[in-house]
Amino acid sequence: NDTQNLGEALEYTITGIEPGAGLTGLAKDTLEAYENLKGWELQESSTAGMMGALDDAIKNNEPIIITGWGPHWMFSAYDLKFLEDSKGLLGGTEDIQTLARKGLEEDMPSAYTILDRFYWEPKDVEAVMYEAQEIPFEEAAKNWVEENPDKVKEWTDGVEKVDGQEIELVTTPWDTELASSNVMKEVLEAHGYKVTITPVDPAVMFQAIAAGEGDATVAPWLPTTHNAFYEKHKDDIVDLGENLTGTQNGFVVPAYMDIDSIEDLMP
Ligand code: PBE
Repeated sequence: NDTQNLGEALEYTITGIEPGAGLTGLAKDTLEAYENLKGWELQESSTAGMMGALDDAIKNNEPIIITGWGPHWMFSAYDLKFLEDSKGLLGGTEDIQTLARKGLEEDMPSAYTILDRFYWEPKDVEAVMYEAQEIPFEEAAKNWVEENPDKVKEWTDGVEKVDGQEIELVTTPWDTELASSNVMKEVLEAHGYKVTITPVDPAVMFQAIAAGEGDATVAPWLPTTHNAFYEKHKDDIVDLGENLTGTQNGFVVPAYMDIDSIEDLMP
């Protein structure tokens, strides 16, 4: 039947991303939790590798299943669809959250206030990500800050400047998070901070904030994608709430493929 043909054409492989990504764990759990998906495997690689495989498949009009997410420029570059996930294991709509180390409020009250107020929308982060395909994230973030003074003012109104205090923002290495971290860097630098951005795996990011080795992060996806890390460290971190709402993970396929749900992969 068709599903069998599809499975064979894909060698029962879902094209995935980095082993340390929250999404990689969710995708593996999903393949185990749906009955009759036993033969399917997740092939871990890198985000760049996955995007390359997607591009090749689309150029050749071939099938492919990837672990995708939004906001992401893949949805403006290609005509794609999420496969329905009736068990909701890849997560529904999520938030991106801001977390700080304990003591940050006392040590760096101005930065803490700005990070606490930081909130923007998918269209904002998309604008930075889009530009950053052509220019460095740092410049794309600068441009966004220049073009959005009202939003920046909401985060910074009345906040006192400091004189060269150093602050380390820990992040994951994906585009959404590089965009938000660079915008925060730009805004904090305008308030006198010296900002370092350190991109690491999600596990290391949570570990660093909990241990007080990094000062804050604007990168965690919750309540699902990074839930295991959050649960492990929640007593040792300060939760400043969401900075963006409306993210989505899932199995993603080109729109020309004749399947709509994860169940459609079953023989
Ligand atoms: N992502 C993008 C990350 C979080 C941001 C979905 C690839 C992850 O799975 O950890």
